[in-house]
Amino acid sequence: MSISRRQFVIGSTATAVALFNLRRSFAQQGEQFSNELKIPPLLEGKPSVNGKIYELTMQAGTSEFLPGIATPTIGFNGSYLGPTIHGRAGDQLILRVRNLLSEPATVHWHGLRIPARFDGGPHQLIEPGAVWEPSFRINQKASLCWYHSHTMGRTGEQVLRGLAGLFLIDDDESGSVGLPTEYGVDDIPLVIQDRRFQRDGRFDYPMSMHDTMMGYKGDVILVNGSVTPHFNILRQLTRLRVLNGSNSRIYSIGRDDGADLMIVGSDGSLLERPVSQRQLRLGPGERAELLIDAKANQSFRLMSYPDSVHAGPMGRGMMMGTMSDNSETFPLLELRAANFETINVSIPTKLIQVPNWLPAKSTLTRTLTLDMAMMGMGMMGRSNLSGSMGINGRSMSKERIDFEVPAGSIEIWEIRNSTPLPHPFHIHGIQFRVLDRDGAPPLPQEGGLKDTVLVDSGSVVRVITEFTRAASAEYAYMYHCHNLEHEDAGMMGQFVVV
Ligand SMILES: [Cu+2]
Repeated sequence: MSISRRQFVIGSTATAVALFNLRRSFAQQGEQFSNELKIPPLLEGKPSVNGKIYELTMQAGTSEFLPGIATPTIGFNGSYLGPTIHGRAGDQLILRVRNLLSEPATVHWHGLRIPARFDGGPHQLIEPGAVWEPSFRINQKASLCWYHSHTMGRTGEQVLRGLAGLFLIDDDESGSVGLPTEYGVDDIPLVIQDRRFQRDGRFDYPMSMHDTMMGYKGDVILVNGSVTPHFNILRQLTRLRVLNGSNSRIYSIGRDDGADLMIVGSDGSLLERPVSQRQLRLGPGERAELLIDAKANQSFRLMSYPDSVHAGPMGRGMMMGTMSDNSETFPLLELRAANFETINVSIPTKLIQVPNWLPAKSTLTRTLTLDMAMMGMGMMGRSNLSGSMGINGRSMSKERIDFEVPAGSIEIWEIRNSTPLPHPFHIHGIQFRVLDRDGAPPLPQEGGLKDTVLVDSGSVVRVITEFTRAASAEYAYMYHCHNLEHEDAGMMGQFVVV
């Protein structure tokens, strides 16, 4: 495709320049891996009579991602991202969240089955200088959850600048299956993000129409805030806990040495048994746990491969020749095994029992159709796409409760995507099972509990769950696209459980 054609299609010369930089910087990253992977500190609660107290402070600072260049960032208890919160099933937690930023923000506990008034959605705004102190009991399976900004209309920008962290939950069942559990040693978190930088080092978040519509895509990969780093594997068996913490990029993760990935967990639980496959497709907000069985002195890379399945005919036509279609191959992380003695380690063949709900017990099938009303040629003249995306024909409004779910009921949610792009669909306050994709069984990697699911262009995905937590109109639960630019443009709704 010629430059002029490309400019016509994406409607911006600036974007064409960015695309050129993207190719160059991906190539440069592939040659380096000189940065050692940062591991976010583990945050254990301080015991008190009312529960374990976790102190989180949202603060501004600078981070050095690129050598010698200071990037203004925000984070929790530090300048970028936050500590990994650690709790156990049954724990009573008190999260003391202090906002030292000069702007209001919210903190959503993504994946936690907690009452809506503690959920941290757009209604629970923490003003500058204020403290928000939700308190709840952990009542769910061992899992890799996370927390991030959920400020109305500003989620994409605040997460991009650094307001995100991991939330690790343990329980006895997962502790007994023989997976590595030593955090930072053989149990390694990987928060994968993509970013663009301006010349002065600031993150580039222009919110052009192209970014809003396609979702923000960066040209530099950060893992835990380290630019395309390496990690030194210390033990033969290593567990990787992967979060796609990007605003909108989908990764198709695989190994560059041809070996399969062994997948042991999804968003909200372990799987019932390990699954081996060549690639793992992970949308924004989704998590997966991998098990690496390394040989001594072995070195290989986790790559992201072209994502070929996500765009419908219209999406492919619009994106062809641009970076926004996830059509590149680029490295995420290099894994270098030490000179340890490899022994016959036992890989667990059975993991946990994953909760399930029978479709026959469902009292209602709710249809949710994802809309991008302004897409097509009509959008070309617009500078602002706010309110142009929605679900069931309506854009998000804090003033409107979209529906009520009876407390204790089991429902099937049928998510339909008639748009040209894939959307990662997330529901607050619950964990669900994926029932089917276009009538076919879910992907093997989706066999655990989940709270976020990729719905491809033209696809219908059905999920099932039980709604046990109460949610009043004052503090509703959200359901939304986890492409943060789409969410901020209105592809979100709210429900109560009564
Ligand atoms: Cu979306």
